Amino acid sequence: MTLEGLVDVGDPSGGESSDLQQRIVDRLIYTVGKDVEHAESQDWCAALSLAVRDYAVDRWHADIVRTDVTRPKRVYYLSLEFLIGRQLHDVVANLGIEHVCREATTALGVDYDELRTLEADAALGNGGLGRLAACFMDSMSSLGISAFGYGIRYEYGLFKQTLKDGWQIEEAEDWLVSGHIWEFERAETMHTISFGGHVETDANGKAVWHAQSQVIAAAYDTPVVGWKGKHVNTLRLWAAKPTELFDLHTFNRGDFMHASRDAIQASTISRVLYPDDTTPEGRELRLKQEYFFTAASLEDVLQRHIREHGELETLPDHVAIQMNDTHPTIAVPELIRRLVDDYGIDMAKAMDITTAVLCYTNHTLLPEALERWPVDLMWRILPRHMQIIEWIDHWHAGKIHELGDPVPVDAVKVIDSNGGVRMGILGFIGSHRVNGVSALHTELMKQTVFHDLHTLYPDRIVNQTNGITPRRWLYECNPELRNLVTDAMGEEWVDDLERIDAIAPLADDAAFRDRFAAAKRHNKARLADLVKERIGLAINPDAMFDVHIKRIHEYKRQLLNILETIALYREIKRNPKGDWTPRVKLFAGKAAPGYYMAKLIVKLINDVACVINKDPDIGDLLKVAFLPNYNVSLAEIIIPAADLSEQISTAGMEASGTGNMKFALNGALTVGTLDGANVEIRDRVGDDNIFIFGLTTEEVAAARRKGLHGNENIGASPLLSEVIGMIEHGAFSPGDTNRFRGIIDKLRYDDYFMVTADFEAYYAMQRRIDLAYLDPSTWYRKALLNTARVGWFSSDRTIRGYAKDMWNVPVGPQ
Ligand code: 26Q
Repeated sequence: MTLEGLVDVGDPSGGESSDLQQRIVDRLIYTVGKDVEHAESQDWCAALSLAVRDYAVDRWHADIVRTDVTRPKRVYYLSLEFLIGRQLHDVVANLGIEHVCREATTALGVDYDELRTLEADAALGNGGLGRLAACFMDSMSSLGISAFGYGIRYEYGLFKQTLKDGWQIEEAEDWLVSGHIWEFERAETMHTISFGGHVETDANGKAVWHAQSQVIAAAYDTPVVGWKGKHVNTLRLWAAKPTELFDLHTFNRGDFMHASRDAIQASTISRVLYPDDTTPEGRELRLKQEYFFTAASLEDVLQRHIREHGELETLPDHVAIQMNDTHPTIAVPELIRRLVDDYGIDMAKAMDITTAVLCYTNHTLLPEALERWPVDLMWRILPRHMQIIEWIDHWHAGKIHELGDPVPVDAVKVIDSNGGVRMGILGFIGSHRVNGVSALHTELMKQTVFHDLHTLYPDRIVNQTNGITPRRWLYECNPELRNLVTDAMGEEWVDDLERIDAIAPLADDAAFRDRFAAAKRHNKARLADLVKERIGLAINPDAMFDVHIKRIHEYKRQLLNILETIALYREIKRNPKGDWTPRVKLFAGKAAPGYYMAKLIVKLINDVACVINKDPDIGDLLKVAFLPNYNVSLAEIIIPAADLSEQISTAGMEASGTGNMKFALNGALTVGTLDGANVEIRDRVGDDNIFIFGLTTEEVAAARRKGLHGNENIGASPLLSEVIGMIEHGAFSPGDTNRFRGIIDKLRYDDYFMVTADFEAYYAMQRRIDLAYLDPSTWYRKALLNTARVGWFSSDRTIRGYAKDMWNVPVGPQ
């Protein structure tokens, strides 16, 4: 029997819409439990999703059956975040059944595009790191790499952002309340995870961990459908459940609240996704989350490996585990613990196996984001792991000594002299490869945080520049441009994005450029409607759409953008009849709830918007919009409509950025600093097709060494002085001159992020951009060349790099 014969997988893309129509009605009646007459849009959305899901499941099972036999080397991607967004349209597009779905829904009298917006956006991530994990899952399926994503099934995703008087308000994001159709509960897959207690040594000298409490990790699987539905991998998310639902004894005594206490405590572990600031109270829970999902995932990996290969010495031949940032790096001592304590392998051998299996991706050099856990907390929650970490430090010190002490041992200790456990160092020592996410970031890793470790292990750090999936970030989100590109060159670009450079010669074809511009215009009109609907602001689709969307952070410099906006406003007021290029400044992004400065920046943007948008002197020349609750679905509408992409982080601080790639692929021009992947984008699109300004990484470092001279920079710029004066005098906070004191004081006396230093260069560059936009043929030529030349930034290319240089797995079905 051939493998294909094991499971019948029909081709839905060639199928009849009447077949799908029947399936939808069946699902509506028998699964949703509604009849056609009484079904509401939500019911139709559920029925359609269930019908589509069936096609995905057939392919999923085919892959599971196939790999059960072929037992390929498997990749496990451990990530605390998977920012997958909505699933329906992604699955539909990957299966190639969009036209069938449209026909079937139309025949049933419902609108496909309305139905797909009813799905909740799975916001299981903060930003770039989480979305990268989702793009990687898509690429691994599309490339036929057998992979599992492992994470947490948060009951509440990243908070919902609303605005009240321009201030950010956070609300619980209860994405699961109306059920998540795409997941399957695996009641048979439950692992027990231990916490706390103490370690004893038994008569044979073996460590025995007597835990204080235990929690169940329950598996929920979601299929990840690759391009053309050829391969489907699994995203397995763990939910925390109590080992016992409640204590009957206590209950019977009448103490009902206490009877459920332990159960509630256990399930808090998967309750909520942490934003990237942590309060002290949250810390312990965050550590528990990290250990919880890492231990459950490793248990799964070990069980599967033993089932397929019998013994553990061969683990590195069959398993590659990628740790997404430091969050799962507790995997290092956990894997050693399992190998030593449960399988009797000796420590040194266990260390070898562990490093041969693990890889670690670093996403940030910001000291506050490099995890460091207090030693006493670690001893309390994970005593056996602390013993192992002490062993690692000791073993490593010995190794360094053998090498003739090329670096100071203290500099590379996991446990530092201030009582902290440095997870970055742990991840580095426990991995055979550590990657940076852009070329610049990788170089900076070598020079800064991992300088000494790089000296010890010069081959360990590798660069894998981030990428984005062309399926979601062009094919699905921008049908106008997708069709234009496909008409011109066929569909090969969708799974081989570098081929999209075939359209580059068309940049000189006026008719094609016009069609490109028309696609952009269409997307801008769609966004204008959404802006009107969401915040009641009318914007002109013929104005330049200048877009800054990402998490709100000082290093990402939304502040620089809004200061430039105020300056432009000032100049237009001075000369309202001037030949200004009409602009819409669009902002969206969430501030971490405890990050006061970021929240104040949100307020400033909104207050500035209030004043500018209703100033009759300005009219359509300048509008400012802050769209609340930025998420994947909003990005999918904003990005195709952008003319200008703001990537203006302080040089040296943005590890890569991935929004920059999405915008460029969708034909927006970048205004940016030489930071993260902007550098590589410039190398590919060419200097003439990107607007680079500002201090370089080296210049930022030198300026910081010389001291921060915000006040002097302000004094040297009459325009910036005026802008600061306006804010200080309450131009945007009538009657409240103190509101933005925190921002102004930082700019004057502690301008770490170089906003004042880069202001003039940024302002000047924006005026050059105004002029460029006035000439549509040149502008769209540049825009089109951006689309044509950024094919290298496909996450398929990134994953091929990981597969070859880090995981040692072949690409293509095995
Ligand atoms: C850490 C400790 C405690 C609680 C939360 C965290 C935490 C959570 C999220 C730390 C960091 C993050 C997220 C980081 C992130 O998204 N980094 C981005 O990763 C992208 C993908 O590599 C890059 O493109 C961005 O440059 C980088 O900022």
